[in-house]
Amino acid sequence: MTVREVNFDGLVGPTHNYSGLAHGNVASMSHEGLVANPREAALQGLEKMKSLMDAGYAQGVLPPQQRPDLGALRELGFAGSDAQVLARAADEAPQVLRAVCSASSMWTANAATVTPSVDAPDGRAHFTPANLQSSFHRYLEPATTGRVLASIFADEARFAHHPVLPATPAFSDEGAANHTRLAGDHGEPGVHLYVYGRQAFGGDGIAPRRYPARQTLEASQAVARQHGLGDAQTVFAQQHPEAIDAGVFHNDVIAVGNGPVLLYHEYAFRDEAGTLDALRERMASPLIPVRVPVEAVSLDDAVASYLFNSQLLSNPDGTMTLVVPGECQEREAVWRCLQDHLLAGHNPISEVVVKDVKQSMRNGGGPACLRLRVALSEAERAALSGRVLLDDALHGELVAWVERHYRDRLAPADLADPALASETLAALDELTGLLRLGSVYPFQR
Ligand code: SUG
Repeated sequence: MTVREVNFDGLVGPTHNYSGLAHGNVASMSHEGLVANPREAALQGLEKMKSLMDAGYAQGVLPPQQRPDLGALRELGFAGSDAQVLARAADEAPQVLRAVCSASSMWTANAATVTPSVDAPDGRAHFTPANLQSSFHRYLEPATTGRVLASIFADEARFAHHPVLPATPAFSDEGAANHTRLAGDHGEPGVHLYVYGRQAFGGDGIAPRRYPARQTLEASQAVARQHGLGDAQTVFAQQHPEAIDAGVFHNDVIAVGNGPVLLYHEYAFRDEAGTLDALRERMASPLIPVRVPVEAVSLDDAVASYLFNSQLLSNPDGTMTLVVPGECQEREAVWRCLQDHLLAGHNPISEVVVKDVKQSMRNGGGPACLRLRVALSEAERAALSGRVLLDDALHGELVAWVERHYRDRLAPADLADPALASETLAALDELTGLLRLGSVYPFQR
């Protein structure tokens, strides 16, 4: 059975903008008010997908969400025609309007947590959309995410879908960004590392002080339970509170793992030695930890460069490729670490590929945020519904679709423009046809 990792990247939506909505996410906070270029953002994402596909990696795509979320505005009491709803929201609650326009579903590492079939007791791949309850703009995502995942992974004999966890602080869940599966290779049984920022019930109360911890232990435990994973398959580790306070709002901003390799910063885990020991005890193949000490890369450099928000990809010859954001080239310490410590070190990482995803990076989303990893067997890949696995034809059609529908300039003040809402609906209606997804959006139902 050949199991391969498929990276499902989120297509950047037409309302991509800089509204500074994410507290604790330094890039989002510092770029508030900037004029965004949604067309460039979507094309940068598609270029990353295409180049990884050309290099032989399996690449999928997930659609953006319906924004502005007019349904959310109506639930909040704004009434009248669509144009009136938007005008009233812009006038009375501009922050709410900004939230319902966010294109944040592009960061599909937060869409869901996935357990491959090889690890699940029932032999199916399991999915739980993340509740994203930490922020209002992202709390709007899971309903559509659940429909999209159910329409692609529709074969009930192979795929199982679980309910979103209760959207309350105790079960705060941010999905795969805080989950890493480690295994000798993708087809071997894996060990699941869940990293949480705080414990809701009990615990010793040690948690970040400046910025919120978005993932709770209780949420991670519930997801593992839903997916049928036992103690021998799971490790729950607390994130270092100092890292969260420096702007590391998800574990994937400070660590990335794939196969047997765990690339991590000294400040990734509160109990570094305990976390590694727990992984080693459970893994069938030897763990290959690649540690970056704080003397080599400071927390500030890690956050500014997003070194750890890189994609670590397995190659057929056993080597690995690290896909890093362009910002890593701009920080001397980080670039030096990549060359002298990672590439020259004794580990499988043999290549560094630089990708420009600057439009996404300004909102705190690097290469790894933009993808949801799903390890699938050949039979599971063949059982996917829709047209979501990238090939040259689909890539070409998506580029043309973006060029037809997307603006090249979007400032927060433009979000009240009713034409933006109608342009977006027209684009998304065409997209569901192109991806053969059926009616996944509220306006289509
Ligand atoms: O949740 N930014 C996202 C970035 C998510 C990155 N994902 C991972 N690390 N996996 C967030 O903070 C800003 C959006 C805005 O302002 O419109 C935002 O939501």
